[in-house]
Order: sequence, then structure tokens, then C-alpha cells
Amino acid sequence: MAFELPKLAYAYDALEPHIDAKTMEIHHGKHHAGYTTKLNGAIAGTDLEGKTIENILTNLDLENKGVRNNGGGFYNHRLFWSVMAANGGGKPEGDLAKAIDEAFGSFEAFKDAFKNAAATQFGSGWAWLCVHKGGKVDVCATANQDNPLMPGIGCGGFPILGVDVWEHAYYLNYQNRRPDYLEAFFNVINWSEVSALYAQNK
Ligand code: MN3
Repeated sequence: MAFELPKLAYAYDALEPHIDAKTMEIHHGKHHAGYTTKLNGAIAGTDLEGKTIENILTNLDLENKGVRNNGGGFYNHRLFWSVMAANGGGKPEGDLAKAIDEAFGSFEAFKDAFKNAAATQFGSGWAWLCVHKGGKVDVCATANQDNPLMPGIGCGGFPILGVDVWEHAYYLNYQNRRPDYLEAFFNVINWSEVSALYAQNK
């Protein structure tokens, strides 16, 4: 069974003014669709066909560039759409808030660490908030479409929040101003979804 481009839970213009409709339309309808199609092509006829994307990434051979780039692209964008919402922003509550305070000292310190990881990722990539077994959280960044689930990527744990810092994610609206895009991203984070991912994977 082939992977399918997931439908968004909101309209392309729902995240405006923080993320503009044109960027969302191209990003979801072209970029994510492209990764999905190419992932299906890369696994067709191999023993990866029929496996879950989590299983594929967790057991990935990093030399398999077709699956690494497109499987990562498929998974990363699916997570990205799910951790944003029109009525997003604010702060997490409950167990996740506590874990963030324990790891970083405060929500503001976490926000600085996350934005810094994203802003200083050279070239294309992603910044992540990950949970480790036992509930500890940390922040890291990966290049290209790599993902913390991939073995030996140097960024472990289960990703519960990710931000895309490829230029295609922000260039139409923010041009070279990646820090402005990152600040805006915090206005659309769907903390209830991130908290649910935390609870499921701690
Ligand atoms: Mn992207």
C-alpha cells in the first residue's frame, strides 16, 4: 500500500499572517506531494514496501539516499502540519510544560534554544524538540530531510515538534529573514498536539 499525501486539518490560509497561503499551497501541494511520490517510487518492489514510515526510518540504511531524503521528507512534513493550528501559539501545559522547565529552566529559555538551533542550522534542515524514554526532552537540528528517528543521526529521541528551515518554507513571505519566520512559527504551534505526542512517546 502506497503512502498518501496527508490532508491538512486546516485551509491553506488558516495560518496567516504567520505563514502565508501561497507558501502553504506550494509546500504541501508540491513539495510534500513530491516527497510522497518519490518515497513510493524508492520503496516499490523492495522489502520496505508495506512497512510503516516509523519502521522504515528507525531501521534506515543511511546510504539509501532515495528513502532517506524522501522518507524523511514525507514524515517530517506530516509532523510539521500536525503541530501547527490556526488557533495555535501560547505555551504548553501539564507534563510537557514541566519537562520543558526541567530541561531548559523556563519556556522562554526553551524557545531561545529551539529558535537558535533552527536559526543556526546551516543550509536546509529542521530543528526538533524530542522526547526520550522516561520523559526528558531536548532540542537538536538535522540537515536536509534527516530526522531524529534515523539511526546514527546524532539527534535521538522521538520528535514531537519540528520546524522546517528549508527556504521553501519561508522565502516567499520572509525572504532571508529566517529568525522572523521562527518567531512567527511560535504563534501557530499546536501545543495540544505536541503534548499528546509527548504523552504517547515519553
Ligand atoms: Mn519543506
